[in-house]
Amino acid sequence: MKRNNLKRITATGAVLIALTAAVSILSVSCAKKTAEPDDASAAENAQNSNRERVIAVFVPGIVSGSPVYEMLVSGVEKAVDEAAGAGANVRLQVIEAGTKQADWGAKMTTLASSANYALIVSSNPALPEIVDPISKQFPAQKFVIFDSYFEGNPAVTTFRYNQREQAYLSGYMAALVSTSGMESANKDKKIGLVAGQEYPAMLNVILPAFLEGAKAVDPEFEVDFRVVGNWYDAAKGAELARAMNEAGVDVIMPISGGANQGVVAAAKEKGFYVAWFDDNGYAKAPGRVVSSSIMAQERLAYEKTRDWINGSLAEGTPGTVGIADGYVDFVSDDPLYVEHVPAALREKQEALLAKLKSGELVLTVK
Ligand code: RBF
Repeated sequence: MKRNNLKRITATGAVLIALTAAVSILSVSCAKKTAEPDDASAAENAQNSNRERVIAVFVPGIVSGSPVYEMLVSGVEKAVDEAAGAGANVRLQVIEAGTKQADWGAKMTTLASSANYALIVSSNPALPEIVDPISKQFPAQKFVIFDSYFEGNPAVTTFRYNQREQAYLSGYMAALVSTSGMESANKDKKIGLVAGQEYPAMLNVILPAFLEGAKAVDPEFEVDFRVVGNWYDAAKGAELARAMNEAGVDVIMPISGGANQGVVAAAKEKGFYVAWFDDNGYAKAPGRVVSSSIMAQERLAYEKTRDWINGSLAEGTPGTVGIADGYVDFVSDDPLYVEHVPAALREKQEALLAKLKSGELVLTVK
């Protein structure tokens, strides 16, 4: 992703930009008062049809180190760049709201109340509950929120991934590795999950499906589940992972944003394996990362932003995407995976993937 091209501002910066824009819109409409009425309305129409549309990406956290947010930003950026390249008057602003969740509502309210953003795009399962009341205050503001599910607000469009499929694939491979003869695998039937915090999608979908996938390899498997308490503390992530490894865990799935790098560092230091989640993570620690169970958030964010710009997005309804339509998958063709994971394990994983793709195995989310 083109990280250097990101136009990032803080929420405070956004206020300044919003106010400046409001002032310039005001001065344009004052100037028009001097023209003849017909000319004025023609000018106004021309102005409206070619009015710049600013798309805001509201990041509830920090982009760097969080696969979901990195993919979100690059997908929206691609759609905006492409549309702008084809002559559309659109522009992107990325707003990092930071890790203080108590501030997200106020920051979002600032954006919505500015009326400066034609669309606010975000990603987070907790966000619709925050956005819904704000949307009632500012009903003209449109929102598209990925990695979430919400019904009943025409201004809020959500998309979620089938994370039961995604986490099942991860648990299956983790258990295959844990029961293999691989160098750092031990005899304990224990795998681990390090989460940033506890939330419904984690407790009701991801954690149970990770265990469900592992139990499909051997019903004796258990998951050691630990919580960092935030989405940035890499030292805490490493500390938890070391303790888990000492307690017999040989494969850990980190879902803790910036704290993931602590888990990966501990894996290199202590010699256990990592099951990466959300995007392709094999290169994070070649030979240590043995699994990448992914959601195609970059592609989905690109497609839905493009559709919105073109006026073809079906708004106000929630969508669920998964393996059948290619938005959840397992990365099996990465040379690092092929090099470090024995063929017998890869073949079993491939067979599971085929069963999910064909519909022989159906894992629905409620
Ligand atoms: N995932 C991240 O990678 N980074 C984050 O900063 C982050 N913050 C989150 C905050 C909240 C309140 C919730 C509910 C989830 C958060 N997630 C974060 C998890 C993310 O939405 C998703 O569940 C996981 O990436 C697994 O796909």
